[in-house]
Amino acid sequence: MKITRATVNVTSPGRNFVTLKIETDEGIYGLGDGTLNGRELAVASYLTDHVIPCIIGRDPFQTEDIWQYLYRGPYWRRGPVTMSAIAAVDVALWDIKGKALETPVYNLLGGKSREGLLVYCHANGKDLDHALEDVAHHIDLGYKAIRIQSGIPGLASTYGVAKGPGGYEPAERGLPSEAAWATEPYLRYVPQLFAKAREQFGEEVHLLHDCHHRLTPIEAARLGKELEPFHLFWMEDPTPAELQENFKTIREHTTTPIAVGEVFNTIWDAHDLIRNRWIDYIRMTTVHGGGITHLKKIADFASLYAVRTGCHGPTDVSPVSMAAALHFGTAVNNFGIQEHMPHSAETDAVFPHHYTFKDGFMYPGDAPGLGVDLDEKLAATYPYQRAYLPINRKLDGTLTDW
Ligand code: GCO
Ligand code: MG
Repeated sequence: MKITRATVNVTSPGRNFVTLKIETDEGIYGLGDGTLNGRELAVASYLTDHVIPCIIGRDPFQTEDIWQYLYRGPYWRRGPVTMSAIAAVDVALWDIKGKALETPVYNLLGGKSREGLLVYCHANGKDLDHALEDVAHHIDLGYKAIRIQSGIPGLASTYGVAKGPGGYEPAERGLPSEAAWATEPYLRYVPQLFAKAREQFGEEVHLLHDCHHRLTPIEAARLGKELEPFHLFWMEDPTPAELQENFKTIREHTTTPIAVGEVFNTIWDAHDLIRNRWIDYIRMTTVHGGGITHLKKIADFASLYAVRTGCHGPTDVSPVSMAAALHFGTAVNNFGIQEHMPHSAETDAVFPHHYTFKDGFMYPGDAPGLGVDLDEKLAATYPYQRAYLPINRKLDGTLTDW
């Protein structure tokens, strides 16, 4: 089999998605997601201008060699744009392989290690009471694991909290909006939120929280310590992770489990975190983690250190990535949990798929390949619209992590 053609589709059914379609001389095609929120066209150009010409004529079954060719070949390594482009190719090739062999991708990765994947959803509200109302709503929908984010008294907006009715969508059309941030009120409020959540919903439901890189290591240590009585499933992105050893400080102070990695793009962002056991969950997903080929190696490395997976799954990665994560999570032994932020009806219509949600678990389906498609006609009705993530400033105007 040979790759004969590859095209990049950029569509915006509510938000922007970059999809690579690789076609072969046997009529089989595969899809890969290359969406990088707020920097979509950079990946599209990387694919169209630099990658696609190099893969035409290659054997799509050679996922390992093609990955190495795209990673080592250009000399310049790593980075979110490069790795999202490599991931788009890699995932599309696994899709082709599955379709050609007439089997779901999880069978090519080791087969089923479990039937369904425990997922967590997002509950949020403008304050503690509204956030808890949303938790109750998600328990009614069947979720067994719930991430809770709440507005903080005195702050006009905060990460993870929807501005109006409807879910929280990280990306806004137009130029980046600005939010104001203060750590102290946040640190005082969050333990109260989880105390109330445990009081109201008991111990059975798994509770999670995302700090979204906003704390210093010692502030994160304090929060982790104060959250210990409420037995969180995890505290996510407590501090930025460019310096991996910052997590040592947090780890030495608290038994609250730690998750990190949604912005990582290779194992070299996480190898110290994993081998020192400074974290419990690694959050990379296929699109930003170099595809199925690289993510499988990361999971196998992590399994040596009892670190489990917790793939990123926001609405800014496409249903192609959600399908890839579900096949991957079905197969690896050290699966931990999968994030589930349901896509809009418009997005689901552009990407018809076989995966399903039921009673707190997701299932990849048993269609050959990834079991997800792209309706190109419908996609063409949603042209790209420039959008950015917000930026964050402290109350005195200092730019800080969003
Ligand atoms: C999460 C994330 C997202 C990110 C978004 C940025 O845990 O799901 O933190 O909400 O903010 O993916 O593009
Ligand atoms: Mg996050």
